[in-house]
Amino acid sequence: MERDVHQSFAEEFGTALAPSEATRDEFADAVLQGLARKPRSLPCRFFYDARGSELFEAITQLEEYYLTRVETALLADHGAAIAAEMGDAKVLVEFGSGSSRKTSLLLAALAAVDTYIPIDVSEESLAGAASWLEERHDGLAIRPLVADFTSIAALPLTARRRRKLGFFSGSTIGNLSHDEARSFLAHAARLLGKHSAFLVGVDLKKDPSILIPAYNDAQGVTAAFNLNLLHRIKRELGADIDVDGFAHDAVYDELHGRMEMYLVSRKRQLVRVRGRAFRFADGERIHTENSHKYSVAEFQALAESAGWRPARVWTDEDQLFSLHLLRRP
Ligand code: AVJ
Repeated sequence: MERDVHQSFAEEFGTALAPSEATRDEFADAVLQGLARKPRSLPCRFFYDARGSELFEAITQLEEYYLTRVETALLADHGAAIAAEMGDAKVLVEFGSGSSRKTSLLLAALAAVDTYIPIDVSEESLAGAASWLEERHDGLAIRPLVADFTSIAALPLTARRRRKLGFFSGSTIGNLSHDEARSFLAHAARLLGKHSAFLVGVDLKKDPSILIPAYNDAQGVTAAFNLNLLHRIKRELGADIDVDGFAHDAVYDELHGRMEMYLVSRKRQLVRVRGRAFRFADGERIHTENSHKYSVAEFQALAESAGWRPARVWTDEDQLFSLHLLRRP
C-alpha cells in the first residue's frame, strides 16, 4: 500500500521519495521473523543501506570479486552487438540498479534510448546514480523508482507504448531461488511488454576455489559488508547486539549450485531487538544470502520457462560470467 503511494508520487513528479516509516517497520518485521526462525535467516535486500551500498562498491573493486569486472568488460566489448539486436529500444529499465556505473556503457551503445528508469531500494544509490549519469548522457530523461524490483507494480507513464529494454546486471538474479527467479522473469516480461528485450547478467557455475574467495576476500571487505547488517539492526532498531561476537562465513553448496553467506555466533550470547531476546549457541548461524550460479543452458531453460526466448549469450574466455539477451516473442 505504502509502496504504491511512493510509486505514484515518482510517476507524477519523476523523483524518488524516501519511504522512511514504512521501510523501518518492514525492516523490523523481517528481522524479528528471521531471527525467530530456525534455521535463522535475514533477507539479503537489507544489506544495502548507505554504508552497505558503499561496502558493496568496494567489493566490486576487489581482485577476488571477478563478477563486476568481467561483466563490465562484456558490456564494453559487445555493446555494438547488443545495440544491433536492440538498437531501436527507447526506454531502458534497470532492475536493482545500484550505482548504475555499468549502465553508462550500455547507454553509450544504445543511441535510440532517451529515457532511463532505474529501480532500486536504496534512495542514496539512485540519487548518486542519477547525477553521475546526467553528467555523461546529455538529454537523457531519468525517472528513478525507489522500490523492491520484485514487487514493482507498474512503470511510469512515459514508458508506456514505447519499446523497452530491461537490464538486470551483476547476477543479482542469483539472490533469488529458482522459483523466485522464474516468477521475476515472468513479471518483468509483463512489465516490459511486447517486443521488448531483457539483458541479464548471470554468474556461471565454476570451481569453488574461485567462488569462495570472491565471497570471502583477503581484506575482509565482504565480511564487513555481511556484518554491516548487524550494525544496521543496531542503528535503525536500537538493538542490543555485540557485533564483534559474530563472524562472516561463505560456503559453496554444490547441491543447490549456490554460494551461501552466514553470520556465525562466536560464543553463547543473547541478542535483543525491540523487546525480544534471541538466544544464540556458540557456532549458531544466521543465513544472510544465497548467490545461485547457472550454466548457460540452465539459465536459458529457466528464461524459456518464464516466457522469454533466449536470443544471444556472451561469455568471457574463462567462462566466468554470462550476459544473456532474451526476447519477448
Ligand atoms: C550484487 C547481489 C549479485 O550475490 O554476488 C557480493 C552481492 N554478496 N558479495 C552477489 C554480494 C557478497 C552480489 N550481488
